[in-house]
Amino acid sequence: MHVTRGFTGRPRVTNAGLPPGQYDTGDDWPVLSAEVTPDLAPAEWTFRVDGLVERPRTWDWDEAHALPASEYAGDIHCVTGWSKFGVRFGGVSLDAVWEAVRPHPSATHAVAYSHTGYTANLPLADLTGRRAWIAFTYEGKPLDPEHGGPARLLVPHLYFWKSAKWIAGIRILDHDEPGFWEQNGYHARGNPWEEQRYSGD
Ligand SMILES: Nc1nc2c(c(=O)[nH]1)N[C@H]1C(S)=C(S)[C@@H](COP(=O)(O)O)O[C@H]1N2
Ligand SMILES: [Mo]
Repeated sequence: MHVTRGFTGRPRVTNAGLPPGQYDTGDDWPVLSAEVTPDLAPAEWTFRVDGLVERPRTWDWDEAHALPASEYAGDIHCVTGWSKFGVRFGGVSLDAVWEAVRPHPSATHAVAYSHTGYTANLPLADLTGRRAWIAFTYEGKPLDPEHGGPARLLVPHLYFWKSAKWIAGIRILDHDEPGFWEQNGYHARGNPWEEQRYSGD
């Protein structure tokens, strides 16, 4: 795969309106967790990338913060129907991670996994082009534990179940491997603009 793939320079702010079948949740930010919120201190948090990469590695909290800071300002969309407009997350772009680990040319897909065991699969292309982050802050403050703090994956152009809370790592593959919700009938990609909610949509 080629990390630069023509997406560089694409605007990050979306605010393009509501995807089909969604409603605006306003100031509310619902919590959706399949697990009990873990008690995960920044000092214990690690983020690993391995699988089909040239240089697998693990970042601890300080090492991850040494990557260039990057922000997302835009919208998020949950498959249960709510969308939230104009949110701001701070963290690091996964583009910097790909530069460090160098995915093999055969790499096509990724499985993101959490410190709790949650998983979500994604096409690797959806994690490039300044469209995916490891987020540490929300509106300038540390991310709340129930929203995935100290760190979560953020892939806001896909349904929010792809944005694994308490992110622990990403495994790079040459095939698609369904994650937690995808094994339970949800769509492999989950593009809200095409209403890819369930497999077959
Ligand atoms: N580890 C983990 N990550 C997760 C989930 C989860 O249950 N566990 N739920 C997903 C779903 S369905 C959504 S909509 C968002 C919810 O994030 P929030 O609770 O911060 O709104 O997290 C996603 N990431
Ligand atoms: Mo969701």
